[in-house]
Amino acid sequence: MASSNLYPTAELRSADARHYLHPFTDFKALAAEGSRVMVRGEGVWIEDSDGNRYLDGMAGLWCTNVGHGRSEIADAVHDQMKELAFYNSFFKTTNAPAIRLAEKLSTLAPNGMSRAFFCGSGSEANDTILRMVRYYWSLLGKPSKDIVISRVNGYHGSTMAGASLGGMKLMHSQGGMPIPGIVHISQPYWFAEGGDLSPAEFGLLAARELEKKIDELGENRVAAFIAEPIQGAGGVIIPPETYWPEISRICAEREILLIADEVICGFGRTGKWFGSHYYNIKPDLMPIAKGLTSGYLPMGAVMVSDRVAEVVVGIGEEFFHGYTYSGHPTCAAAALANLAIIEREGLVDRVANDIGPYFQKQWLALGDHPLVGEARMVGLIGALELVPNKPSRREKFADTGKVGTICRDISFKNGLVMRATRDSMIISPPLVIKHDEADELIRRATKTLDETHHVLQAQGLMR
Ligand code: PXG
Repeated sequence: MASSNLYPTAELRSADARHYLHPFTDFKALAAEGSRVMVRGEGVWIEDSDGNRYLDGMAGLWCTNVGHGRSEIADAVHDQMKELAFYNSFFKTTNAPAIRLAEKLSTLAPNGMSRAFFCGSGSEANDTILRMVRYYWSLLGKPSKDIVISRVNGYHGSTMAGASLGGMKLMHSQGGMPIPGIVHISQPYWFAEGGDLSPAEFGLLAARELEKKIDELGENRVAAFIAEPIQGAGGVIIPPETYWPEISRICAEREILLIADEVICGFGRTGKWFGSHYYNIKPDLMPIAKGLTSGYLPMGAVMVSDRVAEVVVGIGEEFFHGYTYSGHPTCAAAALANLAIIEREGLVDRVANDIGPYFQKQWLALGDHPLVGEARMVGLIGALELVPNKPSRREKFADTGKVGTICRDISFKNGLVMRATRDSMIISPPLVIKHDEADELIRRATKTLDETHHVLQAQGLMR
């Protein structure tokens, strides 16, 4: 029996408050409020210990692409654990699941990326990448090419390298980040920052900041540019159509590596295997995690293109880097079972041609709601911008984040998990969501918007 079922909720909550430091949490406030104890998941549904059921509009945390409760993955994990739960990949050893997974990923990844370096998470993948790009250039006799250009409000993880590559000011404000050698340019966030420009004009402008920054720093100092195809945690920022072609042009003309962070966009989220396929990006390096195992076990990887591999493999010396759990056989078995489900059930194609368009139509219609300034979505990743004075894009709510949190809490009460980023509401449901479940999600989202609207009117926060 699952351990959460053995103890009364009050007891769990109290122990949680005393002993468990949660990620991205005001510890004291949570201890006072008490957390929800999640106990069960099935398909797109999760249930807490009070018996409340929620439609999981965030797929766990942008990861449970095949939905909850897939016994096929549990069986694969069980079988692998009984055979060989763990062995390392150091000292000239390897294991079958990790080999098969690396081989499988090489058939799925864009740009002929034929090699995988395994790790435990997206953050670790980006740590590996920072090491690898600097190593790459130093092997080519250019050790001064060590600066990585990244974007404001990008998210690349929570370790020192991940959070530094990321452009979250609040994260940087704690713990001395960004670390040296990382600089940030603007994000292609037309809704908030596009001013009077058309999305297409703004997309070009934002992309050309990369060119300007390379010129400013000197091409001999710049190692790489890293970006998410669609910014996830930053608020599902879908770039204008002009953005990625221009970035690709700049990267092709300049001697720098292009890193597409696919931790959220990968494994079908956009209706293609990777966001890079969706935008025709040709990355040199690609961090992946989340949908790799659908979150059933923690695992990440860096996909490495032949351009980089020729140098770091070709040199014939040791790369002094790796993790205990690099190529963990049980995690790899979970990933293989997960990928088998995605393929067998045609989930990528389903997002492109069936549930994606079906869902998008209803989601985009929420843009008509008086509280919503913009509804946007690609594949099954979308956002609603909440605004105080529609149709103006300029006016924002005072005290950024307050309205988003109110709406998020109402959504939970209505049995729908949406995530709030600032004052936008985010959705990224499991790719297995059925048509009637999509309808239900939209019903609950609409109810949530209506109730939020009333609360804001009552509090005098709407114009
Ligand atoms: N890159 C991207 C694009 C991510 O979204 C990471 C790297 C780091 O992965 P790990 O596995 O180290 O967490 C992420 C993770 C949120 C939220 O609140 C998003 C993430 C993680 C935690 C919270 O939206 N993304």
